Amino acid sequence: MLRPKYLLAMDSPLSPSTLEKLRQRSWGIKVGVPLLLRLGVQQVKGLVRDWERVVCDMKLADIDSTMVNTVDALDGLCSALIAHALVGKRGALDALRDVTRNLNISLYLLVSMSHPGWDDSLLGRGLLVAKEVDPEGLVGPATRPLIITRIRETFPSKLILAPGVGAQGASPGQAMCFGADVEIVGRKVYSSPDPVKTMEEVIDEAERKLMECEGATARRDRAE
Ligand code: BMP
Repeated sequence: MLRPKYLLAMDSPLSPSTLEKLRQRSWGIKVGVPLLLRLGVQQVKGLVRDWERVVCDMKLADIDSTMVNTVDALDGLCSALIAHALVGKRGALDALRDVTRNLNISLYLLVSMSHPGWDDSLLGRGLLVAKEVDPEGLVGPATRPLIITRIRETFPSKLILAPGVGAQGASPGQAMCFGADVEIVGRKVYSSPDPVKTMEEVIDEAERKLMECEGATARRDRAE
């Protein structure tokens, strides 16, 4: 079995040596507004230059020209970019789709969020917009795994990323059991006294969970 895939949310800086050890254990790194405001684009670029996947989590939700301008200001930092699906396609995500395709940046659309106040009556619209825009991936909440299943049913073969593991209460591996490809973890790792050990523990726990749920699926399939 492949090791469970983790995207490290680095919302607070980590030392280059810790980051290098985490790189060897992670699927990719997510950088966003807090880190970019603290360090600036060029310093962040230096920190993550060895990472194969750098996901810029700008949570873009604006008109077309502002979003395109933001991509330009990121100056080649990102291999993928997260935007809100809810802003819609015309006059917004259509231009972002074009520019990300031209620059070979993956576009991930956020269709549901992990915090308690998010209203999932918005999910239908988010999924509809995502169908129109055709992103490379979707972001949905590890904290509500049934939503992950709905996203998976709508997009059987797209990448699904699930934030909320650790500090927000989702347990490692749960969202993957419900259809996510990659789980996102931040504070639990970067605020730990030993981030590398904590990342290893998270991945080990996810692996055990996946073995359990894949075993359960296989038993169910045999029973049908
Ligand atoms: P943490 O594991 O520290 O809770 O971090 C989760 C990360 O995922 C943060 O960077 C947050 O901005 C992001 N995120 C989230 O928590 N919920 C969402 O619905 C979407 C996100 O991108």
